[in-house]
Amino acid sequence: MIVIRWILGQIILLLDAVTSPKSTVRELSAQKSIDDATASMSMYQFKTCPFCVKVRRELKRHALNIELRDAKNDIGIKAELVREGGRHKVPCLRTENPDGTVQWLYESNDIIAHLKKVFKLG
Ligand SMILES: N[C@@H](CCC(=O)N[C@@H](CS)C(=O)NCC(=O)O)C(=O)O
Repeated sequence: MIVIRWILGQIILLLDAVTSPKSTVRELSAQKSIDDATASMSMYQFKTCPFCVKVRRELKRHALNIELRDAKNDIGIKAELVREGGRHKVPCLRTENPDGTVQWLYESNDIIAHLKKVFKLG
């Protein structure tokens, strides 16, 4: 089972690599203001999780530079996700608001919809 999972994971990564979307190119100032906003975000994820791949592809497509945190192999990050987010499920988007409160958002489709809304993306 572990071997089959590993093989499927490698296939997912290969397909993702060969069909990787092109990144949006923005003017420097526009990209800088998006980078400033995404600096307060991080995404808890597994490298070969298909739902995480789906979100990562959207991040790349829209040039959203969001820190990725490995919630599978890094036990500290995994514990942080469970303790603060409430569940060991990925992908999960963490956003630190300007007032210091933190928002944890699960579900790949909800994360993509949220990012599109926040950054007014098509
Ligand atoms: N409907 C969810 C599915 C996410 C999901 O099933 N993620 C799996 C990894 S692919 C997970 O977090 N499993 C929990 C675990 O392995 O502990 C989404 O679209 O984000």
